[in-house]
Amino acid sequence: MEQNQNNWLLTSWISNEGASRIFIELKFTLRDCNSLPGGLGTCKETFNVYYFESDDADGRNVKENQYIKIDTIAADESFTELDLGDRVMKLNTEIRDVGPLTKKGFYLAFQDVGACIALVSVRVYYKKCPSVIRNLALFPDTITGADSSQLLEVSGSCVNHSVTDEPPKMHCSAEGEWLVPIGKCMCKAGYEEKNSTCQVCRPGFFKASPQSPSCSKCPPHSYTHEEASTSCLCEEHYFRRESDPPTMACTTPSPISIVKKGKIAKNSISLSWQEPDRPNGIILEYEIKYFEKDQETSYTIIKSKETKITVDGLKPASTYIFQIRARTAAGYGGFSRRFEFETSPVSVAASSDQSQIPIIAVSVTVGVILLAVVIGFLLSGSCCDHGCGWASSLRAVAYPSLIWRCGYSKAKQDPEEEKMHFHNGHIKLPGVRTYIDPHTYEDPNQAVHEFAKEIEASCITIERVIGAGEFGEVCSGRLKLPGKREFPVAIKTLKVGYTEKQRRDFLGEASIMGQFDHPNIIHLEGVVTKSKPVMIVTEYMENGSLDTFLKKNDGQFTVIQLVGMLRGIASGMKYLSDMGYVHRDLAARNILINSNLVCKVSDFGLSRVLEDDPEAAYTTRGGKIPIRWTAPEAIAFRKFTSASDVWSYGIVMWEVVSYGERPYWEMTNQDVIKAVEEGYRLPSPMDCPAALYQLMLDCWQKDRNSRPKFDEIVSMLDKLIRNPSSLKTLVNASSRVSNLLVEHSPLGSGAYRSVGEWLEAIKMGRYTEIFMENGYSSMDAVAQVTLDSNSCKGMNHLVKGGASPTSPCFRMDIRLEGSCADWRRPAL
Ligand code: ACK
Repeated sequence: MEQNQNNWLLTSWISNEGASRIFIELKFTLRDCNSLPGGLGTCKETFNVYYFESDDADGRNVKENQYIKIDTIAADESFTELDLGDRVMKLNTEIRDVGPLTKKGFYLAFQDVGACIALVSVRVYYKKCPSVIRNLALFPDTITGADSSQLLEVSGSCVNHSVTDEPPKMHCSAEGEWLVPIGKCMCKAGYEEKNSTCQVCRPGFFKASPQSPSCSKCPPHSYTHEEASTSCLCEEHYFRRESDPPTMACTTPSPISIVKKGKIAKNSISLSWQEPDRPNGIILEYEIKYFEKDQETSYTIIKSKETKITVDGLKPASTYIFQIRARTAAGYGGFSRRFEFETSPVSVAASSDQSQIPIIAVSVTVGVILLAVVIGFLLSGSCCDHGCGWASSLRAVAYPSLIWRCGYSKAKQDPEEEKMHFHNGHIKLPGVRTYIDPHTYEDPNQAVHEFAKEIEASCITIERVIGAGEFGEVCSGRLKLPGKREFPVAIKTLKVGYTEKQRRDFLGEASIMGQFDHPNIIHLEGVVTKSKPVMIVTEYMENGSLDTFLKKNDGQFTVIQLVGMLRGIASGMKYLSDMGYVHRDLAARNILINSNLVCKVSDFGLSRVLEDDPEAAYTTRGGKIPIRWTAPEAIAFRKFTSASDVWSYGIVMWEVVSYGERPYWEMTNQDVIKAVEEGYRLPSPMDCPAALYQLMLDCWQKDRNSRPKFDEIVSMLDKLIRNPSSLKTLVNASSRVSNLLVEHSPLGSGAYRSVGEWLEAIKMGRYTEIFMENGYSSMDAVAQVTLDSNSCKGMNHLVKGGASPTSPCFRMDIRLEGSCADWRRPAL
């Protein structure tokens, strides 16, 4: 109650333990001055807190004024007389921090200048980021910085058996939290990470480098009995090259991949092959296993020290399977895949075997050469310096050829024959270009660069987006190559974020397209692979895809113009089939058309061809097939050939003549498969020349061997174009077959007693009521129905295969439930 109170309470010396910022938590109670009787004048409701820094405990006697004030502390809650009576303690908590501290320790002092106060507890502490293992690095206990916003950068040390190029770092915040880890340690070779430690690889497992994520099982034919192995040893007789990675299996010699056919006779076949490219040692000999096709149980093995052999004692005109393997000190390699070759028939003259083609070709060549020599001799007498370039250059080629050939008595000994080899089962004859499947390249990039020119992105100006492809946008633009005029191009781009497979598939199309050179095949200008986005650049086709173009220009072209389009497509397809390329997705949507109405086949691809076609549907066998365009044998057992392309061509003909109508309209794929399998075919489009419809029906022959070949189709169309009057005979309106003939009706011809029975038989029983309501209550009435041809464009009617387009038939279009119904004619 006295004036001028000044009471001090002092702590003992407190070590700061290296912290430069300390926190002081005070708990206290304080009496409300108003509750004190009388002495308001001297009563205070605050007290002061001070500190004094020193390196040791000798600072107890410092003067008051040497203490540094931390703060004046007031109470949030003060107590009164009443609270005392109730024994209620109103405890206040206040926290203050002090820093930066520079000495080893300090004293705290509390000054009371007249408050009625009870200091219950004083807690002094500092903050630290606790020791932690992060990214295989140990970060120690770290006392936070002096400043409340300071981040301390702390280096971690790699845990046992782990390494790093650069020590990892983390940051300790003033609040004692670890933030922003940078870098990491990796378990060294022979160790893998488990629960933030590096554990040893068990015997049988290895880890070759710190970068490998975990221990791996030894690759095939290798082992390790040690812990912490960094590689596995090859089993006896198995090898790995020094340059091979330790993840690679140990192998015996690798299999032979290419076996070429040499001379074929009626009792013998000559073979040659390439040494395997990874032989694992010197090849001691080759083993040739062969047997007659489908008679695998009785096979013969012969040996050869060379990479060729003539196998004799074979039956004429028989197919044999050959497999070859190599032997080194390491043992035998795997057998090659099976190669199938056929011996000549007994009478070579009567043979149509393809192996005879070179004989004919060489004979013709020799004949031409002889003729050239004779002409050369005749012309050389009167030759002048300027006038005879043709004759003299011809001679220059002809003489050496003649001399070179003199030593050969038989044309079939032409060394050219040695060059004959196989690609995808196609015999590659000299002078005949064959499509090469880019899959046969181990490195798809190599295929692209073999068949496609690399274009610098700076040569391309993209103008606008014209569509969307499976892999990205399709744009139009211009290409300006050095020394050439700028010209318009189409640019397919590969969208960002593509996978390696998407890139491969995308560029696969260029690898295929780049092998073709024909006026009716879309021309590849080149590819951009060295910069992004990856692009395929092709000639620009002003009118876009054929189906859209025809739909937009319904009825606008003369028949000759339509046939001209079809002729172009057939010519492109002939070229492809000659190259041994089967398109598999020939459809009007995959034909492009330019401003001169020249049609070009496009959309080439690998496995993805059908994957990016929205028309392609999955079959029960798991393949994806554009059902409406595909031949039945290709749907049923994936027999894709040029003959199945001919079927699709027939559908394209139908699409063209009907100006982009959808084949089989809205029928489901399942119904299409069933109907075609039962022998039904699309009806003739409106106003279709009979000759064209007949050609379509020919393309849709069930027996694929009976379908015309593309060269026959081209000749046929040429004939029609040369003789336009042949196109005047249309499939006439009354005989335009647009319904199904129920020749195989279970009830027999003319056996229907009622409309209901007929409708049931053709699975349309649900329409009986509608027929009755519309007055078609008897079969006679049904037979009288005539057609309103405009009432229902695109009737769901098919023609029974084999029925000639001129056969008398009946057609009927009726709108049922707002759509065109599938009607079948009773045999009346
Ligand atoms: O019917 P369209 O205009 O023709 O829309 C598609 C779109 O890109 C997606 O494929 C068009 N298109 C594709 N290649 C070419 C090309 N070479 N020239 C012109 N348009 C093309 C196609």
